[in-house]
Amino acid sequence: MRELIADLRAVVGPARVLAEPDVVAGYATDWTRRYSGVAACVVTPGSTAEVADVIRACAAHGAPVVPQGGNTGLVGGSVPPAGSPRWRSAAAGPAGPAADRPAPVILSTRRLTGLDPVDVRSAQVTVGAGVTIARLRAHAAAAGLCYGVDLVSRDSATVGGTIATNAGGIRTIRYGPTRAQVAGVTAVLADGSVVGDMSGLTAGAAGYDLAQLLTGSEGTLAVVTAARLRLRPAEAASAVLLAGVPGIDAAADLLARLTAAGPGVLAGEYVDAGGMDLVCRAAGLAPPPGHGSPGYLLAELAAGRGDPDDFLRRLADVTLPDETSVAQDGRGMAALWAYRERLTEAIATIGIPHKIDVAVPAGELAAFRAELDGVVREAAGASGSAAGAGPRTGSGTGHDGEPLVLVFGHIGVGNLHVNVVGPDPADTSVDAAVARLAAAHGGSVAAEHGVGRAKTGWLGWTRTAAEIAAMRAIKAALDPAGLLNPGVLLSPAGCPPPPGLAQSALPPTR
Ligand code: 2HG
Ligand code: ZN
Repeated sequence: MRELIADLRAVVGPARVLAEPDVVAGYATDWTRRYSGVAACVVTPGSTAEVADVIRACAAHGAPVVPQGGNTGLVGGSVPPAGSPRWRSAAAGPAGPAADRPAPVILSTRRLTGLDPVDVRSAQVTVGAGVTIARLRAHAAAAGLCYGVDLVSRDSATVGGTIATNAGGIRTIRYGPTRAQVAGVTAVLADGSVVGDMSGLTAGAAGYDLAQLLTGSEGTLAVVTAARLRLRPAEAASAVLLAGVPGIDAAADLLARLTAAGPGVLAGEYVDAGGMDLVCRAAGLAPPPGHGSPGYLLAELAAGRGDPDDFLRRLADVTLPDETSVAQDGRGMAALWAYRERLTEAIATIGIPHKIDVAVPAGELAAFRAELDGVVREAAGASGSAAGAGPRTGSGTGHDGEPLVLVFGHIGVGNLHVNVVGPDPADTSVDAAVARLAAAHGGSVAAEHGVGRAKTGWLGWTRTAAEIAAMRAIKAALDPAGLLNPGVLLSPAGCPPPPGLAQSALPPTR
């Protein structure tokens, strides 16, 4: 390990290789504190060429590379695994021999902060992977344009990290996920070669689209160092409304009616009663009008071009629940957004949550929600992780001794964040049961946060065997030694269902 660190210092300079245990531990632990691992060091290259040299040095020592942006992914995809597992190369396959390897190196992209001037004519911009989403959005706004991805973690989440996970966030309903914004990337492959096309040619069609392949590949195929991103015309918000609704289905219905009224919905977010109670208490927010409703829809409405009140006039045709709050000034809109945006931090104040980020088809939201509490209770009970496992301070579901289940998220695209507090954070039974329930309703076990380390064993509930075989073949072709983020997205040998959750007890998938 000493030689590896010395070689890395020779490449990027001594100050750019962090090996003090406390510092490394900070990078090796994710935002939730649920996932943490062991790393040899953290290296912070400042250019694509340095990233290539770092990867070559790691390859020479057989040290796995864990790429990391803002480390806000929530599924363990940007931190090393716990302990020092033995690694199998992708070429050796799941049954191949395992070999001891040095502990992984965390490759932080946070110093790749180049930001070119906005190319207004093509409505594109070239940015470094380490640029935060907040900085990129401000840069685009200064040129009269908008970057279509926005997230609650905008001040930490980076361009590279959001490309790695194909992050969605609050504007997916309007502009699509990160994939829809990516016109090109520069990336370093496992052998240190640099690939990418930053021309931004929308009309180009000369072979495989590597940028799209790398988007959502979670650092397993290459390290993205820069991106060419599409920008959109800036759209002002004319209003934010927060409506108490009888449940998730009613929220989806109301959102559909708002969308139909046009000219557009910029965001459509759901928070259930338990989440609303918790955020009010933990963040010290006044309960909103309609407090006590089973759920809430927050919608941000676009101002029509030329006539900011156009949408509000059309809104008169949409029947809104009594006591809907509508804000039209910046301060009022931010106050309503706080009920949604401060929820993740509010949850973190009551324990280490199980975060299960899933996608569910619009027509299945109500059935999914109706079955969810029972599925969580059963899984927690079967694994013995429910009792006495932590605070249950929300009022959403259950009673003393039962897990607290909170549901919120980007309802306009069926992306729900199920958070469960109570069960032992080390136990994955509840996570598996919720993911399986989403799959049983025709949804996806992983949505905008990606598969990470948390969900590799469940990929087969959402993707076919042929698809997984194709993914493994791509991985083996581009990274035959299994150097890049091993154990993320694709498990080396597949994971058995967690203890306490027998396959037969799982709801069937379609
Ligand atoms: C959000 O939409 C983030 O706020 C975090 O994706 C979700 O805390 C979560 O589970
Ligand atoms: Zn989200």
